[in-house]
Amino acid sequence: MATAVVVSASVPADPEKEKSEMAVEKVISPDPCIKHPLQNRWALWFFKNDKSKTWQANLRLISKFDAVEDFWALYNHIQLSSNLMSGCDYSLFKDGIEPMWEDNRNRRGGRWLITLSKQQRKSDLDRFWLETLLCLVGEAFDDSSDDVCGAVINVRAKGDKIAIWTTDCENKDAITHIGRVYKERLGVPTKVIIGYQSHADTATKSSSSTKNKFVA
Ligand code: MGP
Repeated sequence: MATAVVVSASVPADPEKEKSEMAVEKVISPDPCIKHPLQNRWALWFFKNDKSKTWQANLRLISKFDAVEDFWALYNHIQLSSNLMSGCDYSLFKDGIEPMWEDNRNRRGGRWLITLSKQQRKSDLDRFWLETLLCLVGEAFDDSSDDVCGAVINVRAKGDKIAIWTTDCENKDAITHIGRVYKERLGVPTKVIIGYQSHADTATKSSSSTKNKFVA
């Protein structure tokens, strides 16, 4: 353990006072080796659209982390979403949950969907995604954070999307709380409505016609 060392060349005028000052320094000296733990371990995934492969085969795990310092190390190491090619995704999910509808924790779930205009790629995409990541790793939704599975960003020529996925599309209280807090954290104006859709509906309908189960 690292402790502060006081070096004095002269004979102390008051040895008792000197001793107590040394004791204080020992107590407040921080240990530089301890990282700040997160409540959950998270996995970051990358999707690259290679049409010769299946959807699942295009999904790759990048890395896992469970400390604040490791989150920033990873975030600072990878490309900003706005620099990715169209067709790419990042997904951040709790360790043990795969970023797909088929996972047991997603099967009955759904997503709060933020759809962005083409202009918003420049003004909002990267800051919305960083804020989304911070909501997840910081467990921003109180008790409802347990319902969060992860988040996905889709970089698309037709308009980018960001979503928070939750585990149970019937869990109205948790979903509405998450939606309210999420909208506030992103700074989405009150008059702009965001929608929550079940994965079952998304998977069976074309995206333009998926109905909202909840709105915020
Ligand atoms: P997408 O990548 O979520 O959105 O889904 P995109 O590209 O904007 O397309 P749109 O349909 O929303 O306009 C594109 C396609 O990828 C889907 O139609 C599925 O074929 C496939 N896909 C997406 N997800 C999230 C999954 C998944 O979880 N499981 C499987 N099996 N396929 C998926």
